[in-house]
Amino acid sequence: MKEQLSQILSAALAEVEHASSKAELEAARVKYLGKKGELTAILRGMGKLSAEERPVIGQLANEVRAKIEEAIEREQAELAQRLIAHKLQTETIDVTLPGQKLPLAKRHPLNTVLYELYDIFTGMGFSIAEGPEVELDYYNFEALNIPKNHPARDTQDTFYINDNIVLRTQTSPMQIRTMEKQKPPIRVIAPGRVYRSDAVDATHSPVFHQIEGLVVDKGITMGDLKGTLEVFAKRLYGEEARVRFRPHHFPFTEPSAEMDVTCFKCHGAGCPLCKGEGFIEILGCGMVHPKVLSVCGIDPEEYSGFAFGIGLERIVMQRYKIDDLRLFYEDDLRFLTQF
Ligand code: 2U9
Repeated sequence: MKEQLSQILSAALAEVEHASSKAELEAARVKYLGKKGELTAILRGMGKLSAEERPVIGQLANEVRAKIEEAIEREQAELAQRLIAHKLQTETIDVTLPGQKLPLAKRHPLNTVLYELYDIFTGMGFSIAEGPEVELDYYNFEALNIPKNHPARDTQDTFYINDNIVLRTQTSPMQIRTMEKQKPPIRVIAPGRVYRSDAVDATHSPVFHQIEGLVVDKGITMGDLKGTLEVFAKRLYGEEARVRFRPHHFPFTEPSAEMDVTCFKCHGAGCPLCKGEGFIEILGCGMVHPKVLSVCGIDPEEYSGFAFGIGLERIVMQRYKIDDLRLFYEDDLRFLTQF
């Protein structure tokens, strides 16, 4: 039995010393000291020894166990040190290295122009009102004097969630909501995403952006409309820009007009860019229809107002001579990094 104990000790010490991981070390511990370990097996066989041998072998076996446990503890500490040293060696950060340059992002051209429009209108005393894109058809149509049978309501133009809920086709609902909540004077612009059920092509997208404006107060006239929008055009296109108004029709304004600005290229002489017109259309506008004021609880006998609507993509495409609307939404850096 002494010979066996000595062989177990030397075999165990050798295995412990060569263990290169915590798992190998644990395997060695189980192999010799575990319930079914080799040393445990010896200790179980002690019953067969004589009364004289038992204490001697018992003490020897305990010494062997103690030496193996010591060796395992030593090796554990050694492994832990080696692991720390390895981490320190492989995970060092050289703080003197130059930082990794993050590519500087660019502002999207739609936002660049949007913020210019914000500056122009807030500079004229307008506040900015944002609102829900999923709207009640009441705010998107009814309150805007667009009755149930109006063609604009047809499903081919509008995304219907259900009979009473749509994706807004213009940001006008926010103007209605403002008039319901706030008594005149009102000077507000309503920017945001709008939705039309159009097939995607170079000039149509089911999602695009509008900025609408609304002024309601006592004694507001068409002159105020023309003056305000002329100042807007000169601030956006330069002092030399000139505007013209052409009669038009919208259900929510009466009278209505479309406003053109002198062509940025020929300044009014006529060229291919403006198809010889000398002018380029930039927005629609008009005096708020009295029915629209009334439905918001504003007395059209006491108050009047004007409103306008600008298609943001149209303005941006004109400015940067972009000929395909889809480029705004495809996140192609070859396009976006040009701005
Ligand atoms: C209220 C009353 C009247 C908003 C208006 C237009 C004219 C207009 C288009 C421009 C390009 C939409 O994006 S576009 O296709 N809009 O021409 N919008 S007047 O009139 C209002 C708005 C709210 C309460």
